[in-house]
Formats: sequence, structure tokens, C-alpha cells
Amino acid sequence: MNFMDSTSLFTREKNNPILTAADWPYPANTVFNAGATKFNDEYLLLVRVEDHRGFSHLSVARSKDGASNWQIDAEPTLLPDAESYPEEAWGIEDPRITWVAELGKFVILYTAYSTNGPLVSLATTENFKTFARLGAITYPENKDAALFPRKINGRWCMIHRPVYGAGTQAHIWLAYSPDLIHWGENRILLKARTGGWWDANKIGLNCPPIETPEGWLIIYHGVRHHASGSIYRIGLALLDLHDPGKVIHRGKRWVMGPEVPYERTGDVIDANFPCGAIFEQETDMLRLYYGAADTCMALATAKMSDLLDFLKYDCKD
Ligand code: BMA
Repeated sequence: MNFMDSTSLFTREKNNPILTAADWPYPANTVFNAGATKFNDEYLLLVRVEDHRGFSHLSVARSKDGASNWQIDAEPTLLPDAESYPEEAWGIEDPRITWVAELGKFVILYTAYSTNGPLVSLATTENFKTFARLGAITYPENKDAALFPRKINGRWCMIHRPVYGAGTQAHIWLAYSPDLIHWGENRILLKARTGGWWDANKIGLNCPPIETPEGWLIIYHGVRHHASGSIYRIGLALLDLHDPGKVIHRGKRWVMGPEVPYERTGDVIDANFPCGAIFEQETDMLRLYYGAADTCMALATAKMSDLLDFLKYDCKD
């Protein structure tokens, strides 16, 4: 056991929460779990907005500095379309955005909340105004999916998270596809730990894999169940660049858990849930955008080199 403080790697933005339902141009219950990317020299969040029926849709918020003065679309940007896509009956949630240079498009994997449970759907966009849906790419129950930004050994690759055991167990899986629609060669990538671990029983991917010279950085959550509910915390792993099925390192400690009031109170207490991260190579800075307590959006930053050093160090004992 070493005594490095893994929870000091990320620094919370002083103006957190950066977005709340009160900022919204139309009535909303909560705004959280946004996908994130850079677009037209701005930071863009595709925010999950929950309405007063309990159903979610997605809306764009843009900012020049990624932390303040957000310009929010006056109306919902992407609404569920249950008529053409029945799996969207109870809303669309938790988008993960990947810029795919080869296609010249952003590929968005999101949760479609079907009447048979959540599953993963795929849409593309070039402008965050119009979207092309490719439909459901998994069956329920499955969520927490994201696409790698380029083909690996000639095929598209995604991470996803099927659930079994009446929702009590979930591992992180990998799958491959020739065309983004038909997915196969499924296998477990990271297993939930067991017993007393912070990431026992149920884990899921958070942000799309981030390419670094040392491997794909994976940001994932672990759910710890206890007498008064669950705690969603964030951990890290590193995958081989050429074969993402190979795990190079997996951190033992969590790097971020609910600590401050906006993470500890809200519709779902004690839930830190990022869906987007932006890595700025020039400054070595990783910006992590996360939903806090399923209620608002917050930002935390870390140095990529510190995260990679931590992963090596944390695996040793
Ligand atoms: C997960 C997802 C997230 C949510 C989190 C905490 O299973 O459904 O959308 O933020 O639970 O409620």
C-alpha cells in the first residue's frame, strides 16, 4: 500500500456547478451527464436534459473558455423520436461524442431508454444541428458505450456495458464492427472487482477512450452499494494502442468521488458521472465534464502526465 492521494489529481473548477437547470432557456428538471467536444473553436457540451415527465433529451451548450458564459440552444437540440425509433420511448440519455476524422463526422453513442430497458443507439452529426440516426446497435440492457476515434486493425471498435444478474452485475465489454451497425466479437475488457472494492459488482465506461502515446486512457465508474444507497466514483485504466483488448494498467484507487455539496445532494445523491473529456495536448490538460448528483454539470481538470504516472505507480503494490 502506498500513500499517494489519488483524489488530489483532479482540481474542481471554482465556479462549479458550471450549468444548472436554472440556466436553461426552457423548463427543465435537471441538466447533467453531457458529452463534450471542441467544435468551431468553442467547447461544446451535448447536455442530457431531464424534463418534468422524467424523460431526457439532448441540448447543446457552447462556451469560449469551456467554463463560463454558456450559450444554450433555445430549444431542445435532439429530441427522442419514438415514432421512428420505438426504443427511444422513455428518452435519450448520456451521450458520448467521438470525432471520427475518417468519416468527417462526430459519432454519438447514447442510451435509448426503451420500454424493455436501456440500450445503445448511434447517431452522427457534422454540425450539432442535424443528426443522422443509425438506430439501436445493442439490445437491452446495455449502456455506457463509446466509439474509438479510428479503426483498429481495419475495424471499428466500441466499448459497451451489458448487465446481467437482475441488474446487480456489470462488466465493461469490447466489440468490433465492419460498418458501425453490425457488432460482434464481444468480450469482457474490464471486470468489476468483488467484495470490499470501490468498483465491486458494477462498473461502466464514462468517457470515450483518449489516445495518449502510452495507450488508450479509460475513465470509468464503479458503483459501491451500501446501506443507504450507492456511490458512483471514477477510476482509470490504460489499454494497448494496437490491441485495446489488452489492459496495460488499471488503477486500484478511485481518482474522484463525491465530496462537495453539489455532488453529494441532488436527485441521485453521491453520483459523479462524466460522459465527456477533452484532452489538450499543448497544455497537457484533461478537462473532465461530469454530471453531479444527476442534477447539474461540473468541470474538473487534471494533467494527463500526472494521470499516466499515477496509473503506473498505483499498479505496483
Ligand atoms: C447510471 C446512469 C447514469 C446516472 C447514474 C447515477 O446507471 O444511468 O445516467 O447518472 O446511473 O444515477
